This record gives sequence, C-alpha cells and structure tokens, in this order.
Amino acid sequence: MNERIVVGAALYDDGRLLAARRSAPPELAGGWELPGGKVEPGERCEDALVRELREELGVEAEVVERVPGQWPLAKGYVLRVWTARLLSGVAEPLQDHDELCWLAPDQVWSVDWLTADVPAVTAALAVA
Ligand code: DCM
Repeated sequence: MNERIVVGAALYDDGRLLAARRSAPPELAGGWELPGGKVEPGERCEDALVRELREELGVEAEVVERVPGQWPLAKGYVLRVWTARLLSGVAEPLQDHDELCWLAPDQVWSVDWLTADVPAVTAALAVA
C-alpha cells in the first residue's frame, strides 16, 4: 500500500536544514522542497528515503525519526517526513533539483517552499 506515499527528509548537518530547489516538472520548478520521492512497491518508507537521498544528492544519510502528520500532494499522493542526519558525502543536485541550500535556523523561511512543504517543514522544526 506504498504506491501513493512520497517520503521527504528534513536532512540536517551541523544544525542546518537542507532545502532543494526543483527543476521539474514545470508547475513545481523553482519551488523549494525537502528532498525525497516516491516509495516503490514493497519498499519501506525509511529505505526509500535513504535511496532517494543517495540518488538525488549523492549522500549517505541516516533516518532519525518520523515527523508526525502527513500532507496532501497532487494525484492522491501524500507526503510523509522523517528527520535525517548526513553521514557522508557532499550534497549535490544530481536529479530533479538545480540548487541546494543548507539553512541555518534563522534562514529556514528565507526560501520559497512548495505549498505542501510549508506545513511539513513547520512540523519538522517542532521535532528537531
Ligand atoms: N513533492 C513535494 N514535496 C516534497 C517531495 C515531493 O511536493 N518534499 C512532490 C513533487 C512531486 C511528487 O511529490 O509531484 C513526487 O516527487 P518526485 O518527483 O521527487 O518523486
């Protein structure tokens, strides 16, 4: 029953939160999101998150804890978020993104988050 779940990471390194700017599709391009993506059939959400961060950013990360709640996306998908910690690698926009930004606590609202990500980021900050 994972086919309509999108997982997102509130990925932290040294107290800063990673925001990723989407380059596609056109209706989302330019908006900032918590990196992540669709869970594959039969895949655990936490495993999908680690896979997506590897594929999209080229980093190894450790999932820390689920952020309570879920937020609706287009086409019946829902966004679920976990906090995560950077283990190794230097994040680069390898897929889907054209810019990354590590945000200090006082910079978190300085980027234009996608609509679904605004409540998700708010909730992530409450558990971090
Ligand atoms: N999405 C989102 N916010 C996120 C992650 C994803 O709004 N933090 C949306 C964008 C896409 C869909 O979820 O419409 C699937 O993401 P992807 O294309 O990265 O698999």
